[in-house]
Amino acid sequence: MSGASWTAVVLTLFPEMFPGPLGQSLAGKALAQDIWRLEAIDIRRFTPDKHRTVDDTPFGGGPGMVMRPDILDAAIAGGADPRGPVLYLTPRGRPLGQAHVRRLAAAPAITLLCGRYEGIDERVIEARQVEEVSIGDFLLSGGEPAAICLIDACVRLLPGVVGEAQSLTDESFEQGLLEHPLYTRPQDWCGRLVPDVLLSGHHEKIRAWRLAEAEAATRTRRPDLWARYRSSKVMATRD
Ligand code: 9WO
Repeated sequence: MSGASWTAVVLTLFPEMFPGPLGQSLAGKALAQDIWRLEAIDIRRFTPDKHRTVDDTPFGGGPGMVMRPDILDAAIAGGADPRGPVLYLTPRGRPLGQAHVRRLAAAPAITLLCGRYEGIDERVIEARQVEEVSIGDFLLSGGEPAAICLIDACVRLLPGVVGEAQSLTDESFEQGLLEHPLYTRPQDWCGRLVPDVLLSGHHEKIRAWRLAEAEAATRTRRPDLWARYRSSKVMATRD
C-alpha cells in the first residue's frame, strides 16, 4: 500500500493519552499496517512563554480558565494549514451520527481539537470554522476520550479494517435500527436457554425474528430512531 489512506491529527495537552486504546485490537493493527496514521500534537508546543501558558481567566468573570485563541490557532495551523475539517469535541456540539462518521472517514484527514479547563475561546471556533461535535449528553474531564471514540468510529470504516460480518452489522444500524439480541454457546447457561428459532436452521424465520427484535428494541429504547425508521418505511412504500 502506498501509505495511509486516512490521518487523524489530535491537538491536545495530553499527547501521551494517544494512541491509548486506539493502539490495540483492530485499530491498533491497522495503525501498525499504516492503513491510518495518528499525530498527537502537544498544544503547549505553540506557547511563546517559558511557563507554556495555554489558558487565562474568562472575560465577564466566572469559574475556571479558558484556553486562549492565539495559542489554539497556532496549534491548528501547526506550521501548515490544518489537515481536513477541524472538529472540537464539546457537549455544545452537534450530536455525532454514523452518516457524519462516514463523511469524516471519507476525508483524507481530520484535525481534532481537545479542550480542557472550562473550554476554548469562541473566536477560534469562528475564525477556523471549527465543527463542534458531541458524542453524547454528558460531561467529560476533557475532549480526549471523545476524540478517541470518534477516531475509532472512523477507523473501523476504513478499507481492510473490519471484516464483512461487521459491515453487515453496520447495515442494520444504518437502516436506523438497533442491533437484535445475540446468543452463542453454551445453549443452556444457568437455566437460561437460547430462543428456539435460532436453533431451527430456518433462515427466513431467523431473519424475521431478528428484524422483529431489532424493531422492538428500537421502538422501546429509541423512539427518535423509531419515528425516523417508520417514516422511511412509509416513504419507501410511496416510491
Ligand atoms: C463543557 C461544557 C459544559 C456545559 C455546556 C457547554 C460546555 N462546553 C464544554 C467544553 O467544551 N469543555 C471542554 C471540553 C473543557 C472541559 C472538558 N471538555 C469536555 C468535552 N467535557 N465533555 C466533553 C464532551 C465532548 C464531546 N461529547 C460529550 C462531551
